[in-house]
Order: sequence, then C-alpha cells, then structure tokens
Amino acid sequence: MTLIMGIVNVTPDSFSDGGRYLDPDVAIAHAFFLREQGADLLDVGGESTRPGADRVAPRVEQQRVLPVVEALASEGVPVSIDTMNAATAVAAVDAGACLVNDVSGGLADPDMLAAVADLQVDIALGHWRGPSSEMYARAEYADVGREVLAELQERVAAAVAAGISPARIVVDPGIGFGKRGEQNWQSLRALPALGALGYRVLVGTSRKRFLADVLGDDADLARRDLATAVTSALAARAGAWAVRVHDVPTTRDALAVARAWEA
Ligand code: PMM
Repeated sequence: MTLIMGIVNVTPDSFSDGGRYLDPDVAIAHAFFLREQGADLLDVGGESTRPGADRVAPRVEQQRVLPVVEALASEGVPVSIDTMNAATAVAAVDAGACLVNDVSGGLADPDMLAAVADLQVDIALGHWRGPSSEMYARAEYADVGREVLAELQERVAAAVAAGISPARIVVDPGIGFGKRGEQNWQSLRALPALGALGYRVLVGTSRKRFLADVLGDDADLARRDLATAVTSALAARAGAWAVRVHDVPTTRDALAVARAWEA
C-alpha cells in the first residue's frame, strides 16, 4: 500500500505555500491536521527548493524545523526531514526524525551520506543536477528516463559506499528538479524501471509547474491538488512506496479508489 507523505514547509518562500507555516506553532498545528487527514508520515522542510531559490544558512533552517520535528516525533508521528545539509539531518534525527529526505541525493553536502550512515536512519535520494538557482540550465538530456535512472544508481552506489544499508535507501526521480515540462512526464514513465532497481520509490508531483502546463496557468490550487491526486494514484499503480503531497484528502481518496480497482 502506497504511503502518503504530508508536506510541512516551514519556509517564507516555498512556491505554493511559502510563509503560511513559518510560525512553529502554526506549522505544528498544520502537521497534526495533515496527520488526522491520513498522512502516514510528515516531511518537514526549512529551505525552499523552488526554482531560483537562494540557499538558507543551516542555523536558520534548524531554527525553523527542529521545534516542529520534536513536537511531532514526541507524539509518535513518523517524521522525515527535508534537507540538503548534513548538520540539519543530524539535529533533526536527534529530535526524532526517522528518514532524511535529501533532494540532492547527497550531492549538495559532501558530509551527508557519511552522517546518515552513522545515524542509521532511512534516506531518500532525489535525482538532482545542481542547486535551484541553476537547475534549469542543466536540464539537457538525450534520454531523460535512462539518465535519471543511471544518475540515481550512482547516488545509491555512493550511499552504499558511505556505509548506508541498501534496505535503508529510497529513490526519487526528482520531479521538477532540473527537468522541464515533458521531461517530468518522461521521468514518471520511467517509474516501473526505477522500481525494478529494488529500492523503495518516493514520488513528489504536488502542485508542480508541469501540472499547470497541462491544466493551464489559471489553474488554482484545488485544480493542481486534483492533478496531484491523479499523478499520485498513477505513481502508486507504478509501484511507488510513497507519494509526497500538500493536500492529503484528495490524494488519500484517489489512492483508495485506485486500490479498490487493483484488489
Ligand atoms: N519536491 C520538493 C521538495 N522536497 N522531496 C522529495 N523527496 N521529492 C520531491 O519531489 C520534493 C521534495 C519541492 O516541492 P515543495 O516546495 O512544494 O515542497
């Protein structure tokens, strides 16, 4: 059964919800709300990765996320920490996080993979070709599906070489990261092949730009959430272990209906 990872962005500038949950109490309340709505785990992040975003100092990132991680973990809620910084991963796991979600696949911080090996927690490795400020400049592919797979396999090999057990590894095609419009659909078509590598697969399409390319620029959040539910259900059918979403109920219902079809 595909899990739902609810998104808790404690940032001033994430593209669809930036600034709404910067106050830790508001973020915590929102996280518990997502949990009640059916999120299996919550992904807490303090640095926006939206295209063009600037990096945030790890100290600031930690001030944002640690109170939220602690409040959720102390109530027994499974938490993942969305970070590219090893120091933040270490502090968040110390505060109770059980999964490190690194969209850069360990590339942004050379200390990340060794740190996670020491922590003995799960790690999600995203497909990534460079920081948000320059990621579209690197969106050149001959065969995007094949290249995403090959580059993720390199990140898995680096993680295993750093001492991370293969059973702890999750891979993510990095939808929207260094990929334009159609390249995202090609990456999603490669999900069965990605799953065949033998690792759990995480997919994050929620509210992303490539959905608006299909729906039209005037599509509001509700329409993007519906599109997210459809892509998440299709990702589930393609074998995804978890889908990362902002709006839990639409995707929860879509997954339930898709599961009924499968049964
Ligand atoms: N996308 C964003 C942030 N973190 N993590 C994973 N594993 N996969 C993703 O696709 C992903 C992520 C960007 O989206 P947001 O700014 O709406 O959180």
